[in-house]
Amino acid sequence: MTGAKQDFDAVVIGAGFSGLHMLKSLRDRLGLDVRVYEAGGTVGGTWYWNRYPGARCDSDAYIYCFTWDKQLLQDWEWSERYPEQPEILRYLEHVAKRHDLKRDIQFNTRITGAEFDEANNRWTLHDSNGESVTAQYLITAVGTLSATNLPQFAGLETFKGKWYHTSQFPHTGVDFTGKRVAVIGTGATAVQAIPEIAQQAKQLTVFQRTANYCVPARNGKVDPELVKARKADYDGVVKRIRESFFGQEHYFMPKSALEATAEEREHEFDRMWDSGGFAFWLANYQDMFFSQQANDFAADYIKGKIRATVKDPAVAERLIPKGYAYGTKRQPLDTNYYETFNKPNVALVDAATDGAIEAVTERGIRAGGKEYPADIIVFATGFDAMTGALKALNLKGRDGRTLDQEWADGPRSYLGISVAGFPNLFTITGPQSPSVLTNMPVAIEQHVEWITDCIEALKQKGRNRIEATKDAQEQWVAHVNEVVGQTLMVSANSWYMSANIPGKPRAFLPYLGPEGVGGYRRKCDEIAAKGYEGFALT
Ligand code: N01
Repeated sequence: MTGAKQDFDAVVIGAGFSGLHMLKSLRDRLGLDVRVYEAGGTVGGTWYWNRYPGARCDSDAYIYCFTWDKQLLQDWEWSERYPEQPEILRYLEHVAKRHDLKRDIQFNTRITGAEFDEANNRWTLHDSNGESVTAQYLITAVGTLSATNLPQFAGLETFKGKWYHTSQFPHTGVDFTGKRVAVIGTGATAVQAIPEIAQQAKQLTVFQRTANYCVPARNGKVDPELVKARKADYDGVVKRIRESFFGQEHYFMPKSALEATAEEREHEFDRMWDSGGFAFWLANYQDMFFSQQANDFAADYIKGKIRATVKDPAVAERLIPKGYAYGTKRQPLDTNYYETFNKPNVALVDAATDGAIEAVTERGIRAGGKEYPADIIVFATGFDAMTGALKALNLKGRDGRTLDQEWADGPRSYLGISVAGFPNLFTITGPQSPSVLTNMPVAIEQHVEWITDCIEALKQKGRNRIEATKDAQEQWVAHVNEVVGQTLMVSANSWYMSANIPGKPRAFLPYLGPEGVGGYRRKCDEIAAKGYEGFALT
């Protein structure tokens, strides 16, 4: 869709879960004139780009979807507990069609810059086709994990084989049959991809920088009786996940791991392990993220599972995480991940024991002075999380200040939804909001609803400009850091802590509120009820 129109009430950047819902809400609820820009060829965002083998969602599908379309909640049938990427993309295409969203989306178009016009209280946006439009409100729906992190290994340009990053995988797929494949990384993406690639490849070499704590996904068909019961109680499900800590039906046990006997702990850990998914991570003992001792119990349990699964004890030892607390990096869900290292065609190269990657060569990868031949290299090296995609928009706020300048020491936002100095800008699941610590659609819907209410309130009050105050922002940043500072999360070199990108200032990116996304929702609603406390309305 293109058109000559140049001035909009709102521009939304991105057509994934966030952008689709934002468009629906502003256009069909408020009647605004909205345009969405999307760099991809169709809707989907994350689910458009991440097409690597094994890509599937890690949250249970019955809650990894839009909850505002009640009929669709009843009608849509997910094929399994954690559907694969093509199925989620089909779902988003269906939503776009059902609500006639594509007519307001311009695809294959990247926003390359935007500046705020103080005199008119409007944003002027520039796109990759060399065109410009203006909008009163600018809403970023660019995703939290969308700016690709491709480490700058020396020699990549000399590599004679093919290489791919998981987040920009070819839409035609990649045939690994008979190939020597190297996978770099062992995060949640690699943990999904490695078992799949190992089934095809002649030889798979996995380059691990930091071993991860993986727990079983236990994917499969969902019992039809359970599906029926959930559909019958969707209002209840939705209420519970909206009010919950993590946007999921997982709740910490109201007990300290230290108060339980060894037998009780073993029993509970077995139960969580057997139920699969995020239960082990998010429904564990309540002090698991606070007490190193409590955390060690859970960590030791997983280490025992790794030793029991991986047949070669030397490989098992290298797969065992060291030096950081369990759960402080994003929990990967595994389907035969550890078992894959028992296959004769799979080798592990561990930075700590075998040597770190030194260079890509013509024929493969050199690590610890040794060359490992490869025909295909898969970079599963993640993202410049949460701030990367926002900075790449080249937004200029008041006085021409850029996000790069504002965030030179780490992100600063008010509620993760707004940045002082950037009027009429809303950042869906922006840094310092619960976002990636929750089931994403829950966090997205909360932001979309709040932004829609806010714009409606501005209209009703006859205001045309809103901006977070510096004071409110500083208090929020201090609060975000104070809350997470009480947990073990700050000790890990995770992407949550910005530690995966060389030179990125060390800062915790999301918001781990004392009451999670449910408490954060209440906080945002209180702020709105107090006439948008902490914001200046003009
Ligand atoms: O990325 P990651 P990901 N040299 O950053 C390694 C979401 N997700 O794409 O741990 C060598 O977690 C890096 O090593 P280290 C989910 O939120 C969702 O796997 O930094 N290695 C790590 O092993 C997830 O957390 C789903 O030491 C290098 C790996 O590459 C997020 O996406 C599914 C390196 C990167 O792991 C990102 O996951 C999958 C270097 N220079 C993912 N640089 C769903 O459920 C990095 N590494 C929808």
